[in-house]
Amino acid sequence: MTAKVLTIAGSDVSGGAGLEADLKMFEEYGAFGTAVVTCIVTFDPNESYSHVLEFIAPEVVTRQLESTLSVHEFDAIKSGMLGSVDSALVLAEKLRSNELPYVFDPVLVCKGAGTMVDLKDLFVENLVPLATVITPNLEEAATLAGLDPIDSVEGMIEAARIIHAQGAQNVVVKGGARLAGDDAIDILFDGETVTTLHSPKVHEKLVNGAGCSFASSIAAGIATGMSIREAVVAAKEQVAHGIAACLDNATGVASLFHPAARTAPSSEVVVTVDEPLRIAR
Ligand code: PXL
Repeated sequence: MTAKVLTIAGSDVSGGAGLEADLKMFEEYGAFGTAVVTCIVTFDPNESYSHVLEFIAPEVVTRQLESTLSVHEFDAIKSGMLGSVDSALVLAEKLRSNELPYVFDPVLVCKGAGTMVDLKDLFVENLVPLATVITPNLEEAATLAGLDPIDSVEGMIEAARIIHAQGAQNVVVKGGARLAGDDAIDILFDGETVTTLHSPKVHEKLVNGAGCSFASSIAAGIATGMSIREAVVAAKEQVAHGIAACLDNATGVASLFHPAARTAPSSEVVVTVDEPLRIAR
């Protein structure tokens, strides 16, 4: 049976991130995807391509969610930029009555569009406890965990432990290329062990869509029968190739190229997965 995956996310008209990324990643796994749109990100060419956010009215988000949930039986749900408090609350209510695997990308920060830190408490109270997998980047992990800025793998592990204690079953902290050193590093904490994933930084460009694509790949992996660990490793591969093959555009932030692992794999991309490390309680 073909797996079905739903994303609840913003639209990124530049095509690298948001629901555009999610739907493209779902297809890479042979899954059927559909999307509920929560907000629309556009650019102002007269203001150095700064982002403009437009929110979809909460009742329209609700109607989209109810419509799609009434016509499909999904194998997994992923959420990205929710934008508004109302969208987040509607999603939480639907998830509580569904018990589907849920990959929560807690978008509080978007390159260029500023922060939405005011959603932090709402996330911790309502969505973190529902997450099968949560995928914060460094800033989001520090914000959710209430820590100072994170600049080390130890800091990533500390944040993951706190977010796990808030109720998420598995925590993936996306260090990406932001830590010092030659590798892009992400970790998976399942409540008992930490697995560290590395891949070499292949270039210096800023790339839009890596975070979204990581989370949507995990959701598609779970929906198509992978274990959480397998899904996270596969997602790291997809994203690393997508970054290596990124496409330049006029905003100055390149767009991740989603099918690259299949159509344009790079010999520079080598993902290594460390032995899981047991963490004392
Ligand atoms: O990468 C965060 C993100 C999420 N969702 C949408 C975005 C972005 C960043 O550009 O546009 C829709």
